[in-house]
Amino acid sequence: MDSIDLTGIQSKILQMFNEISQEILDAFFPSTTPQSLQPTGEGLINETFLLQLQNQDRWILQRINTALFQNPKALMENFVAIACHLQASHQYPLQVIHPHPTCFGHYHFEDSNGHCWRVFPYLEDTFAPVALPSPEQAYEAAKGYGAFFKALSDFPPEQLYQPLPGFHDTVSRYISFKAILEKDPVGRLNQVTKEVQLLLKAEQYAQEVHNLIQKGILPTRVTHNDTKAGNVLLHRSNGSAAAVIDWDTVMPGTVLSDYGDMVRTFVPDRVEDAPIPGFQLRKEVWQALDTGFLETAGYQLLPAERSSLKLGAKWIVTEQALRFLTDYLAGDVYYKTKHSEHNLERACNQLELLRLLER
Ligand code: GN1
Ligand code: MG
Repeated sequence: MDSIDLTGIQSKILQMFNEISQEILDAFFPSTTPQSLQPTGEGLINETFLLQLQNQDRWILQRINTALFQNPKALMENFVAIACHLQASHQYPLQVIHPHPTCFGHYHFEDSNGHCWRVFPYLEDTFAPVALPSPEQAYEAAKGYGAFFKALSDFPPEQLYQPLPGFHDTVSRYISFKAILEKDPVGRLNQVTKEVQLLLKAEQYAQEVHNLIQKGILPTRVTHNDTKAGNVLLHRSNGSAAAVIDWDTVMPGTVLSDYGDMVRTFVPDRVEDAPIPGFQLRKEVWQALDTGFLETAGYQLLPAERSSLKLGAKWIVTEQALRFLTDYLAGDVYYKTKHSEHNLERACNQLELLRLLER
């Protein structure tokens, strides 16, 4: 296989992959020869590679983070159920990326080191707008998420396995956060007193959303839960949406989180990792996002959902700040980080974004 320059975790995985690759390839592609393997994507959880075979076919090969996704079989059953549902929905305008089975008929493969792998078709002539989408890309991506939301509106939520229970239970996340504040396990608390105060003040948004859900004012929907711009592939030819990807977090939830995570990741003029100061909201991008999403998903929404969308943005930004700061205080155990202050910078970035949204 071609070798490539890499550093850190991905090069370790690639090395490991070279040692065991035959067994993985035999499982997914018996009697074919690989030509190259390259890391791809920006995900903070799984490891993603682009695999090219000698016959020029290209595939996405992913190592599932099983520390987080502890039941990969059930997770992949979700993927298959979602793919079948979307394929059967004749009005779904996007391509459906059905996972590729092993020769044993499963949708994941556990290698002899206990690592779990899965494969998806690679969509040629598409790209993922990694960050800071233009207004046109924001419109297309939001329209894509709206179509996904609409097509899954008749999928019974209770039929989905919940890969990450409590994923958007921000009230519980606050309880864990406060427990970490008590323990301060790696001695970082004294550096973040200002951020902690801001987060404790923002708890009201978590509480407000929690109440709307508890009272049944916000209905339970099947939602994507990771609606960053990069999870919609766009056609290279004309920029229109090609496919919604990354279904790991598709679960019962509220539309507020999908809308909120779009605002969180599309609208600022700085990426999630950028240290502040000096960032702004891009109003034209927000407008494009609203138009795209409401065009496809709007008529499904109850008035209570529509009127709470902005609250959804403040809630999700708060939750993300809380998650980054919790991970910082816990010693960087969840998100991939590139340096010791990475999670703190991300948390400060989200808090600044929250301040702009509140204005
Ligand atoms: C993680 O791995 P990625 O980048 O798709 C995380 C999201 C966060 C995001 C922040 C399962 O997503 O919830 O919003 O990082 N996914 C999980 O960049 O925790
Ligand atoms: Mg994801």
